[in-house]
Amino acid sequence: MSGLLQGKNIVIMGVANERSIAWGITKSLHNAGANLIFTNRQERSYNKLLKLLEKNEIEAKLVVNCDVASDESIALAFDKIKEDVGVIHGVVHAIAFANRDELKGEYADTSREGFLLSQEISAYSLVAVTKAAKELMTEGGSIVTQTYLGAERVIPNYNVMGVAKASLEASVRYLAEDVGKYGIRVNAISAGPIRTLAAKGVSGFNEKMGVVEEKAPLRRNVDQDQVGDATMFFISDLSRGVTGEVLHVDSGFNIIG
Ligand code: NDP
Ligand code: N5H
Repeated sequence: MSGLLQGKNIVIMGVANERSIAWGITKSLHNAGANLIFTNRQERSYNKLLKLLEKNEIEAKLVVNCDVASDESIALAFDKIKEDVGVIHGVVHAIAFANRDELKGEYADTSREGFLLSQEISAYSLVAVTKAAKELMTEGGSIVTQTYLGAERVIPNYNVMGVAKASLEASVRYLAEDVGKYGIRVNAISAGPIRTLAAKGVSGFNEKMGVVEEKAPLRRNVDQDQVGDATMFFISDLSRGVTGEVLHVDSGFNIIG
């Protein structure tokens, strides 16, 4: 796949550490020849990213802070990207957040504040980022986000995040319609459970991995590299006929009744 993304400037949002889905994506896009720009929120993620880039001999075009909870932060980040890089061809959105204590028990107990927070960080952020990114996508582009089966079905403990992902997936479709006329595509990957920092300590995670091994057609879990390669497909022209789509990278688990 080397060369497919040669000369393409791609923004990756959401590398927290080596286990991040966004890091698997980084490796796939780098192998395809892309120039990479990174955004992160916390200083801890920034420091981890710099070490990972050095260790893997990947040279970032730019690393810029971006807290998607703030319109000002998003504007500053994309202004900086415009200034330093100019045109971009893709954005990888791999960001979500919900209060840990609302990722267990009954969804009916979700607080107003917790509901709005998960929607803001996990779904609205794609809208705000698309609005900022499309201004820099003057040669067309591709935007890819990360979702989970809990958007489509009731999955114990996913609760408020399932509703946020449903909103994210609907946003993928509405955004795809908006920006299609500018030659920009918007798609989502729906990954099976992967052990990452965000997944750490959430109730029922281990059981979910076990059920995939037992029931998914491929009888194994997926990993960050598989999501990385599928994201590479969406970022590249190989998927030029696809937009508004949710692609399951889950060993086929979602087809089993
Ligand atoms: P990680 O913990 O590695 O990544 C989560 C990222 O979200 C972090 O980099 C974090 O940045 C970022 N983030 C949270 N809040 C904000 C904010 N306000 N502004 C900017 N960035 C923010 O976990 P994953 O790789 O698992 O998660 C990536 C995506 O994949 C999420 O959308 C998740 O829902 C989705 N997904 C995960 C699955 C899994 O099993 N792991 C399955 C299906 C989908 P920082 O660390 O700097 O705060
Ligand atoms: C059915 C499941 C298991 C239960 C639900 C898990 C949901 C996880 C998603 C969110 C993103 C987790 C989250 O926000 C955790 C935070 O409250 C606490 N963690 C942090 O603050 C860390 C340090 C930072 C890096 O995290 C974030 N988000 O910034 C779903 C699983 C089988 C699959 C899964 C884990 C899906 C998913 O969407 O991530």
